[in-house]
Amino acid sequence: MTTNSSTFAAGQTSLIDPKIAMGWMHTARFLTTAAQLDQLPKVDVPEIAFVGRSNAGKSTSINTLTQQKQLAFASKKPGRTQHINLFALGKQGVTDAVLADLPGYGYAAVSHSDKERWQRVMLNYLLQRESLTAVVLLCDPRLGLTELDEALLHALRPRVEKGLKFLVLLTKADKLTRSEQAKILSITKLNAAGGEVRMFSALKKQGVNEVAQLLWHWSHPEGLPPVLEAVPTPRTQG
Ligand SMILES: Nc1nc2c(ncn2[C@@H]2O[C@H](COP(=O)(O)OP(=O)(O)O)[C@@H](O)[C@H]2O)c(=O)[nH]1
Ligand SMILES: [Mg+2]
Repeated sequence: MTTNSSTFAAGQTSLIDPKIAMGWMHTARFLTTAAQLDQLPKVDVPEIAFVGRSNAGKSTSINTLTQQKQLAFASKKPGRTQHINLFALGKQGVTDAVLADLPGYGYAAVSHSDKERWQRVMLNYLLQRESLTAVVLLCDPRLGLTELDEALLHALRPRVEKGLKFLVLLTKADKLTRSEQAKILSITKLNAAGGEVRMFSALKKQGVNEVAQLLWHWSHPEGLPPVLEAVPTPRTQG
């Protein structure tokens, strides 16, 4: 009777079926947008933030992971979207996680005061958002982790020590050879102590299932309900 739940309590080793994880990602729908932390609604489910330099491939990755062409707006003018956008995940009416799309940073053609304002908004969000349980840092592997990425990881460290999960997602993998990918992967793993690192290509659909599975597990630490895990043989009655 308790076998399934105790298996999960003991720490499930097998990964969720990628079809289930991808189906879950596909349920993403726009929830709300806000210019700063205190305008965001309180959320009582795990929230996963996507952050990264402008042009790192954040919008494209969100659209690829959710299998929706326009969910996150891939702007031709980087630095234009300065809002935090929230997307709900899970079946309609039973939201079980939220994705937060944060504006890209590091875009040169933004005024100094705008940059400062944005850094403040982002730091406030990353340090104070209660529902935040995981951060996906998108990084163009041809640039590697830049100073701003390092500063962000540094700011997050106290929360990571308290259990915040993080993933460095190396985007646009299709622009690198296999051996270049292997090299940057191992270098980034050294620099992202404590976090996960994955290669990703929206163009070639590389790493998509794996990231969906990881985000699913992060949002469902208890695993699948036993009823879905082990469908009992129906008993004929009478
Ligand atoms: N080759 C390639 N280009 C990509 C990939 N992902 C994004 N891009 C391109 O990188 C640019 C920036 O992407 P975007 O998603 O708008 O970046 P954002 O500013 O981080 O949201 C766009 O021209 C995308 O088409 C990828 O996986 N492969
Ligand atoms: Mg974008």
